[in-house]
Amino acid sequence: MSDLDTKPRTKAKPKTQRPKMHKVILINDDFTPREFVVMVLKAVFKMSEEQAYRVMITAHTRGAGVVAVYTKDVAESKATEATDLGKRAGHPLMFTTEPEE
Ligand code: TYC
Repeated sequence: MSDLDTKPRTKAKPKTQRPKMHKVILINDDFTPREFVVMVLKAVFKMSEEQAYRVMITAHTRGAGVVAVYTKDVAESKATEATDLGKRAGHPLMFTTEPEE
C-alpha cells in the first residue's frame, strides 16, 4: 500500500473549539471620581467592593487595568454599558476591549 492510501490527507479538526477570549480594559482619566469608577465596576462586572477598588487603583496608578475576560460579544457589550454609565453621568470614564494573546 502506498503512503497515499494510508496517510490521512487532511488534518484532524480539534474536537472542541474554544472562542478567543477578550479582555475588558479600564482606562484612567483625571476627572471621574474614584467612587464612581468603583460603583460602575460593581454594577456592571459584579465585583465586590474590594475587587473593584483594587482594579480602580491599578488603572489610576498604571494608566489602565484589566477588569475581566469574556467572549468577544460579552466583553464588548459590557465595555459599552460601563462607558455609557459614565457618559450619562457626565464623566469621561472609558472601557475598551482587546483580544487575549
Ligand atoms: N484618576 C481618577 C481620579 O483621580 C480616578 C479614576 C481611576 C478614573 C481609574 C478612571 O479608570 C479610572 N479621580
